[in-house]
Amino acid sequence: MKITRVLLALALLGTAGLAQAAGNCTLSLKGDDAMKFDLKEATVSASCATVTIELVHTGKLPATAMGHNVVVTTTADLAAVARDAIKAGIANHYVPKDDARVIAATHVIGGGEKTKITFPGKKLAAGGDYSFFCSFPGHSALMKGKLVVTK
Ligand SMILES: [Cu+2]
Repeated sequence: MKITRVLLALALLGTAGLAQAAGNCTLSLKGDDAMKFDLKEATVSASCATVTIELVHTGKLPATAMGHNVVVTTTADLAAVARDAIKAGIANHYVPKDDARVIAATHVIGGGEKTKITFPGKKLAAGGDYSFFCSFPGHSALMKGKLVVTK
């Protein structure tokens, strides 16, 4: 009886493993005090029920001086959203409110902090031209990368 249960558990784990292998469902980034992300490009799958964005700030400076977030938009919308983000201000985590161009956005964090959000993979289209960036004023010129979206 016990063995059956273990086998069943293993079978379930195996299935979960296969589902994960269908595509990457996590965008994991590190930001630092040098105003840089650790990645210039990342890949997620549009078929993920939920895509997770994880951000770790590996620096020491506070959010007021060197805050970082992760915003996902189409590459075409990046510059305009980054501009409007400055007007939105820190109270809104430098993200324009109720803005359809913003596909996903984390909170702004400071050194030593981390944050995480999820959004439905279906908000992305496979093969689309997407970017991730930090919308803290002045950061998007350096802190940006290409988000490749697979099926
Ligand atoms: Cu930043």
